[in-house]
Amino acid sequence: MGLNLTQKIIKAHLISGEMKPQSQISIRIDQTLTQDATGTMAYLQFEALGVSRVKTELSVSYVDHNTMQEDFKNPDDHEFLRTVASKHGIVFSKPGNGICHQVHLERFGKPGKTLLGSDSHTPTGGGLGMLAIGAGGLDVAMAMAGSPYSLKMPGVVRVVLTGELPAWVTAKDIILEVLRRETVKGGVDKVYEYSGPALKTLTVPERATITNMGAELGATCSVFPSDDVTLNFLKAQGREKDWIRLEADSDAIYDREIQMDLSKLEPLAACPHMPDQVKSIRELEGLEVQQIAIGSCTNSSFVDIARVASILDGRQVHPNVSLGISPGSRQVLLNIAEKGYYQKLVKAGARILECTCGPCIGQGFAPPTAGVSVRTFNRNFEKRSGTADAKLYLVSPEVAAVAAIEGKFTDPRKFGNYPKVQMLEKFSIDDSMIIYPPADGSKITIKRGPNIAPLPLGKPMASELSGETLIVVGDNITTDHIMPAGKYLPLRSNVPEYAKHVFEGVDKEFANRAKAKNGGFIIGGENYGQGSSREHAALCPMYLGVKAVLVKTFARIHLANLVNFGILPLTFKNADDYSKISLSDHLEIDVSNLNGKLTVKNQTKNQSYEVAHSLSDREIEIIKSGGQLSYEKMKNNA
Ligand code: MIC
Ligand code: SF4
Repeated sequence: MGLNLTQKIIKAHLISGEMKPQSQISIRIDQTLTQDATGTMAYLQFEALGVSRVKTELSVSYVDHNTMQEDFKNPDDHEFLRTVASKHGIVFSKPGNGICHQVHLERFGKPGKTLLGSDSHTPTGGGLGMLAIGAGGLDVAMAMAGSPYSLKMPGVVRVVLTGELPAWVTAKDIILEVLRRETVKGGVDKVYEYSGPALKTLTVPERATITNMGAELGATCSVFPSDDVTLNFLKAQGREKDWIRLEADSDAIYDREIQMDLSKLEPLAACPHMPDQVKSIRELEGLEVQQIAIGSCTNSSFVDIARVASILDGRQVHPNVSLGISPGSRQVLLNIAEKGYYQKLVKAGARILECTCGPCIGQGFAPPTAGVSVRTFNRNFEKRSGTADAKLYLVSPEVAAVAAIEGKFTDPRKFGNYPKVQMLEKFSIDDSMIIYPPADGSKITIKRGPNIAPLPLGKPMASELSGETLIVVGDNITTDHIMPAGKYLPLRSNVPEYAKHVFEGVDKEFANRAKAKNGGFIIGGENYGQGSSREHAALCPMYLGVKAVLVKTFARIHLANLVNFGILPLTFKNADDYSKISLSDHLEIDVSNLNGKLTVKNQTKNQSYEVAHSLSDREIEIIKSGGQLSYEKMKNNA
């Protein structure tokens, strides 16, 4: 029996476990990436592990999220990251060099390699044929220290692409269509593996748009084969030596199959406030827009920006619209400038923003009150833009450019000829903002500004957990709900300060209540913790004394982060029990035997509920120790 591509890469990296769906496996990690907003914690954790030099083939530290530099906090983080990278053998991509996923695709990704990144959109690398997985910072720190990465063996969904995209229909519409069909929780513990005759029509950056937004399915990752298209991209990057051919066996077995005829697709948009609320642009026609934001790790490649420039060429941005463009990398910026596209953008009235995440994570360029913001990004969660009542729509760069001119949603197919823009055969390459570490970093002094607070450690778990219900939330709660980013992003390296804002947008009193009650429990619905990889959504609740989270189902990365920080993740055996628990109910759970039957006693209502977990023996030990770092310490002292 043949293997699919996912199984092939996993097999080549398997350290332990069996390749059966749902069983716990561990794999060797070849490359890691971090970005600054998760990276400061990841490197503090790496330091705590006491390893002098990273043990991976390649580890890269990017600065792309926190670049507003309103005061000392962001630049202090940058200095910490720069010096810690030099000391420990990590490549450093300076602020301004680009968004981690775009730069990694251009300069470092290699087909067939495993990549673990402390950012949920790390699967972008799947566009190059990598097994690229998002994880919490601590898991990435462990991988840098040479530990294998543990995960559930994913089921593999084959997505068969046939036909060809019509004019004005794009890779973004492919992934929006997958999201429409599969939903934001459809992909948990699955890999989406793309195949079929249409593959040869999709360039690597287009494939990367698709794998990037596979994160919104909740998937472990998405992957494309490495073929001649991949070779052409690597050649254009001067990296043909990194290419290998990689594809599924012809008799490979998959868990499920999705068929998609690209010629039948039309331009789509994800409507407020979830990436799976997909409608056709036809249905939205005429809706006035106030802001357009083009960029993010989803849609900021050379062709994306050059096509926008070609659409805008000789035209003007609508008087009622503000158009912001963040090229994905300095390479994209350089190449659109060299080929004359930059000028077209400026002449049309676009505002050129830095090559960073920027508006995608609420770092500037917020929409007006109740404004309609049309974005080429991957997430449209409520409040993420920085304006609480803004309405965010996710679309292709083409749809965004046409809306920028028209001032309203307009089916681009009516707009005129689809501009022909090809990927370059050879990009202008300038790696001067990538800093390589010295062979011996032992003499380097790490700079720690006042915003770099010490790392909090969890306490070993008691044999009984008791306390109050601190909050009851519904389905699809995102990590943006739990731990808002935006204006609080500069607090990422300062847990005591950041923890004051846990659940702020949902319940302003949460942090005070948690402190006053000496911790307690969180109750949630389906797909709890979807979205980002930010471990602060577990670390800060841990700091506030949260003992367990009881939900209907968890999102993958958040579940792993809860374990890493010693918070017990439990699911209701009977989903109806969820609605029986109210705020302030006093709960007790005997956890002396985590492998036995687990019952939650609601002392306030005199009820009890059966709960379960999916933890491995190792994960149980980690939780009992108070989290991964305490576990490692205990292991080392034993
Ligand atoms: C995001 O898109 O939400 C982020 C900001 O990139 C996060 C990481 C973070 O919170 O720092 C992600 O996607 O993992
Ligand atoms: Fe940055 Fe947005 Fe991509 Fe997250 S989703 S890495 S914030 S561009």
